Amino acid sequence: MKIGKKTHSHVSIVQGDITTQMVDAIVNAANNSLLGGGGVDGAIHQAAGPMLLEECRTLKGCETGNAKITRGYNLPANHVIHTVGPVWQEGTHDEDTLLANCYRSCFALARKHGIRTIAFPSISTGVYRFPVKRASRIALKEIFHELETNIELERVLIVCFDRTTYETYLSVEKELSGTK
Ligand code: AR6
Repeated sequence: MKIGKKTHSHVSIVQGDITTQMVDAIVNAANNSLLGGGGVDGAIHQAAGPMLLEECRTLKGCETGNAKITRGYNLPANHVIHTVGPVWQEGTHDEDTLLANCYRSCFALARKHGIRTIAFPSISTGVYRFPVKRASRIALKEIFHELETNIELERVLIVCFDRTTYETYLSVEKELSGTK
């Protein structure tokens, strides 16, 4: 895939906690209920405060691969985009497509709400066990594609919590950049 220079400079891979990021929207790796959970979902609800759960209750859940948006409440980010990644089932249940759909659904909402800066966690690679390298290829391809087509989008952050995930995303970014 071709990655332009301009596109490349708009993606930052960082190691850290997504809840502290100063961006227009952070993405939550949620479950179908949208009523909270562990991992990044738990951290986001904890940092945003109980009003987030109140708003989530009105959303009536979310299908895998889709996304829904709420306010950010006590978070520095104005919005939270909740998406539901696939549970890894050895690649037999269209997991790749469903994961790509998560990124596409988040970007569709970002465009609709005039969001210019957005931070993603590594969707599905925690409790849902999606292999990190495979997931990072999908994530980066979708992000690069969006940056090429959405001129409003200024910056995309990928916030990796642990060192291994961070290093995997960096190496895959390098690999994809080498193909331009
Ligand atoms: N900031 C950034 N990344 C984080 C943070 C944080 N504060 N905390 C964890 N991660 P997971 P999933 C990383 O399990 O696999 C929830 O219970 C984590 O290290 O949060 O999509 C939901 O309710 C990993 O790299 O999400 C669902 O039931 C990545 O975020 C289920 O887990 C994703 O791990 C979703 O599973």
